[in-house]
Amino acid sequence: MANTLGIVKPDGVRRKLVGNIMGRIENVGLILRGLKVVRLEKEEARKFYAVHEGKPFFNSLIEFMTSGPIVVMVIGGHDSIERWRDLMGATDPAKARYNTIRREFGTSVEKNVVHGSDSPVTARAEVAFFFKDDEILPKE
Ligand code: DAT
Ligand code: MG
Repeated sequence: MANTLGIVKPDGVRRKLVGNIMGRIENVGLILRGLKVVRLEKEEARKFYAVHEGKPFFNSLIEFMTSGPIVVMVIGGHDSIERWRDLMGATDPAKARYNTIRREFGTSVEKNVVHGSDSPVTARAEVAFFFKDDEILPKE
């Protein structure tokens, strides 16, 4: 029952997709345990995406992720990591399955609307990046 981190990226917030995305999370029985709207500083974004430092798309990704507010979510429930990534779809919207968030709303590999942690280790670290323990609803 581990929690995972979800982000609605600046393109999703700008295009008013937050409600739609949260609806999808609730509709499959995942649980919102934490929620906030934040605007990342460049340094914070570089730290969050440190694993991608040095890649050709890194600077552009940082520019994009700091271009406007984002919504960060702690998502819980059984298999939350995998199920949230299933809702998101593949990184490249053109290759994502139908009915996924990225397929429906993504406009490029970079502007792909949402983020999701990819393993229990990264989920733990990414949730802690944005949320203190007392900002997360405990499991029932
Ligand atoms: P994911 O977000 O599906 O976990 P990732 O961790 O490989 O994908 O990459 C993180 C983000 O970086 C991704 O959501 C968008 C951007 N990105 C990845 N590969 C890219 C590429 N080839 N060109 C542009 N942006 C890319
Ligand atoms: Mg990733």
